[in-house]
Amino acid sequence: MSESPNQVKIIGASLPNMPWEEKPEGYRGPVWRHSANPVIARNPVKGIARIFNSAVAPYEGKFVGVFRAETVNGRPHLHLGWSDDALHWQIEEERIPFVDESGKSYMPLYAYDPRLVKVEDTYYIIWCTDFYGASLGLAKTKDFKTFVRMENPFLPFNRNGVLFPKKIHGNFAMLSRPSDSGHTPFGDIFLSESPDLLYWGKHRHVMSKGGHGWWQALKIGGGPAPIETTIGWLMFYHGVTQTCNGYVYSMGSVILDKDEPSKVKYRCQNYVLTPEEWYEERGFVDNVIFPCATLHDADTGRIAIYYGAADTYVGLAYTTVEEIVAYTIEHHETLGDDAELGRL
Ligand code: BMA
Repeated sequence: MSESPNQVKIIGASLPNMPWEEKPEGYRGPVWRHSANPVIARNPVKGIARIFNSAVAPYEGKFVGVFRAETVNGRPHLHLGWSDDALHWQIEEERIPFVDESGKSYMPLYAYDPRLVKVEDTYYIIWCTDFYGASLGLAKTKDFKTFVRMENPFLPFNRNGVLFPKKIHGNFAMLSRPSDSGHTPFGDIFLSESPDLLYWGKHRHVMSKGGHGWWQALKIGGGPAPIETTIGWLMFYHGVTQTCNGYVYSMGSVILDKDEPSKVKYRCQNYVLTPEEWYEERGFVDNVIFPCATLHDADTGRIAIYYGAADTYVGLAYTTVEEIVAYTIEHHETLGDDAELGRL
């Protein structure tokens, strides 16, 4: 395994048809925006006012997405979408039709902030659902036609459930952010394991809010599924700070240990993307960047990050594995006992 950021590689599949733009000349940050952002604008589909905080994945040569759709009565639900280029999306007007194991309709009362992760031959959707309070919902599909809801993995209150794309120690591994019922004013990232997606345990603390980076002083939460690289699991996440005008959500990056991902190897004390453009600074909720998915190509090291902007739009940003890993190591800060197993 190489520790040099110049030689770091993504471990995974080729994705030559993913969206890509080179870094604009003179741009300083490690993550740069797609030039035609936002990729999904307001009122995109009949009955849907805003789409944001959504997840995409490659599927049979094209792209599929699970979108957080704020309907015109203000409630969020999950809708499927399709795209040939991962930029122009056809979003379905009907909600994803979840059923239980017996095939009976089993629809969530509301659903938001989905992640879409393929583990082995199955795609899993994890979202924030109502389970006598905000908690995590979980469903599986192999064909994007039948969506079977499984047992809710955790007790309330919890949000930001993110499955690893690969089993670890032979178990499924899920990040989560235990929380409370409202606009949670605290929160660290934890990891839990399960042999069958039914029974969860071996809970570990992964990383804390705070440190020198004030942008993540209030709370943090997992983002897209971690990306396997030769240096460890590369993960983007959101960090929140509190101002006199409310919360500000930015994106950070961290590299977790490959075999014990509850151990942080390198964690960037700077944000890697923060609200600066009109579609991030102004919307239903101002000043929000909320990453939920990536597309990446193991051959070139290119990464495209899909993020919700101002709880109103879908934004897209780019980086490369070499660039983000080098930046993360350069600005690394050890925080509390993040580097430990997190078992106390
Ligand atoms: C969080 C979640 C996100 C949202 C963010 C900013 O608590 O509800 O869906 O993007 O707040 O409003």
